[in-house]
Amino acid sequence: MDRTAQLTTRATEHAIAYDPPARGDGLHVRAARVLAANWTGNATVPSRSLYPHQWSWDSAFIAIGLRHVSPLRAQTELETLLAAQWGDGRVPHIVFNPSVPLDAYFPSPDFWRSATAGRTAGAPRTVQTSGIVQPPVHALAAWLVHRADPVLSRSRGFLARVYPRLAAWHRYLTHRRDRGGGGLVSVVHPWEQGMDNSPCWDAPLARITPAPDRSFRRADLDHGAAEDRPTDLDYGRYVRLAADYRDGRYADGEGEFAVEDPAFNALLIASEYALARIAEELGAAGTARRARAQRLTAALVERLWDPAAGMFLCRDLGGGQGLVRERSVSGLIPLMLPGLPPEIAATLVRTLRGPHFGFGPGPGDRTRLVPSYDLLGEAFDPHRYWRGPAWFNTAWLLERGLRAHGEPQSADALRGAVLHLADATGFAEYVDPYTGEACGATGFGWTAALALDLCHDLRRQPHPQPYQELVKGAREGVSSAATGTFDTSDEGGDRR
Ligand code: 9WN
Repeated sequence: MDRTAQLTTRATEHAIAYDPPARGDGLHVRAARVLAANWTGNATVPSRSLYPHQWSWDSAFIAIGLRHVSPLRAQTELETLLAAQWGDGRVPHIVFNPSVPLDAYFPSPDFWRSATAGRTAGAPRTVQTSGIVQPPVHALAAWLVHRADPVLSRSRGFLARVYPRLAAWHRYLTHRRDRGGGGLVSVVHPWEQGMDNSPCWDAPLARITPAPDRSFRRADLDHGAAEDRPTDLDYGRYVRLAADYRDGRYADGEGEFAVEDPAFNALLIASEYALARIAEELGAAGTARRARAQRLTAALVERLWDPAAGMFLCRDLGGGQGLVRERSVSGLIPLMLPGLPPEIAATLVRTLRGPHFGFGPGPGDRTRLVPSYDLLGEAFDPHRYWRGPAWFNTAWLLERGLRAHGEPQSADALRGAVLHLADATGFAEYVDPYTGEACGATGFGWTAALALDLCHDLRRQPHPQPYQELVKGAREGVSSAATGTFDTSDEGGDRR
């Protein structure tokens, strides 16, 4: 039997109906309990066992769900992260909790040495952080959090306080990280993009000499099955790259690993639209930011769109400077963008439903949730972290994108799958895309938060005012080939 036939057979065995829980009421309570259990007093940990500190993009996703239970906590979550921002504008990927023992997570603060090695780059003195970044979901989260309770937000001056920090964060990315010179941001470590061991990094990582095994001790294997985690060889390379960056005092511009990634850049664009809305709320103009978002979208299409693959690919800036011929879910995430040419949006939807990702409404479905990597790819492994398993944050982003681009049936199917699987797995970190079996940690922060957000959306039916309205005026502002809109006249009522 050939590979496609094997996969089809396997998928048929696991075919499911996407029945969301009845209006999701019990789920709402259970998800809120996870967020309460992971709350530390000023932020939320992704997982009490595996990830006992504050992570950057986790916090943004968590704030998006938390706003439905406690808008004050959601604001605090983002404020705590942004308080650890470096002087050069970078928002660190981890903010360490000083009361957690050093051996609870690797690499720990004594590896990153932010206060000393990061001094030139303006690392904070009062809190210890990592020195790399994660995807910029924060402005998007800040805007959605504001909309959940504008009265509270205005009374606390929430947006006025976070706006300068968010603007500096975007400036850091666009000014210091355009390694390719084509207008896109590059990541300098696989952890920065957030999909740590994606097969997209295999070729660029192959050039990196790994740190010796005995030079570090992985803490993740104390909590997770080795078969579900990145390999020791991957870790050796992660450690080498991070140590080199640290030893160069976190200065940007050099470094052996630099990749332009579609999801990272798409999230920056969505956040740039959100910053335009925040600027307007504060009485300033948002036009320049919207224009920047449109320029970034044009650069994304020009540098990363691959018509033959029917999706966006990563660009490796080392070696031959070419597109990486691996299909990752990252290459579908730009579907969330309003200014995408309609033919590109339509192609992305086809690719999502096709043999490489196998997700869509109807009896032909082959996956229960969108896999992180190509079902037909050589490196596909349904359990090994970002090499195949399905994740809830990427599902949420695609759900928003499908809805924004006029695909309500597919969006409903994806929302139903998220709600069902999040609840059935105890809010797992990730799942086998065929069977829905839980992998990694349970009680995982963004799984609970994003299920809560979609559950809230479901409760608002038949009159949801969803994410496609995120960036007011985005559609009008796009000069050509615009489709979809984003406008966040979204949540709650404006009770000003
Ligand atoms: C390294 C916290 C983070 C997520 C990432 C996920 C994983 C860390 C790790 O956990 O990465 O940052 O130790 O594996 O890949 O997306 O933000 O949940």
